[in-house]
Amino acid sequence: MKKILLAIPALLTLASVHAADPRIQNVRPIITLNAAKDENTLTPDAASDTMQVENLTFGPEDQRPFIIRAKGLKTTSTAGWKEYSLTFTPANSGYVWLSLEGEYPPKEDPDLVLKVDFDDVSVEGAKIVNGDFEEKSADAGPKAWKYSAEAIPNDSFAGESDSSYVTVTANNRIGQTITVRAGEPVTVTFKARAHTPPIE
Ligand SMILES: [Ca+2]
Repeated sequence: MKKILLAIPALLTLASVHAADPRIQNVRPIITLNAAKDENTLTPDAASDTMQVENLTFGPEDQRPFIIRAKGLKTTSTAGWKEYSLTFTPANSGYVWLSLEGEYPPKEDPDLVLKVDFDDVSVEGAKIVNGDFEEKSADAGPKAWKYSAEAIPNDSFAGESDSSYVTVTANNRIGQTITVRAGEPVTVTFKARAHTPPIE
């Protein structure tokens, strides 16, 4: 009897893997721009019609003016890549850390992992290196970018395009430093989609 009872949770786990949670197929890409190290004030331009662009609304209050968090409208894997853009203006010349991220899971389901694919990141008003992720570094990761954790394999979801892209989550981000000039607006444009393949 004990054996049967133990087998039930295992079966439930299997079932939940196969029946994909619709929330993982409906995700929001996040971009963080961080100039806290140099205390460089970043002013968001709220005019984007694809992203909500604002200074950080959580964390230490004295750092918030130096950090922008931009959250995209939802994207899916079924509709293919969706284009996003946002603009901000730095007060001073210097370095800004640009980070591509996924959403945090909902409070009621902290184990849910929301994976987002990013590709074709381009920047106007500053320089970005390898924004299309096609150039590889010696360890086979994308050149010029730095993961906060392990790289999620590119081939786990081939999708429509055979070109290289990156997959990120809330805790497994990828970023690089861009150089900005005082008072010169910077526009970041990119493509994103949900990483999870559509339900068959
Ligand atoms: Ca690419």
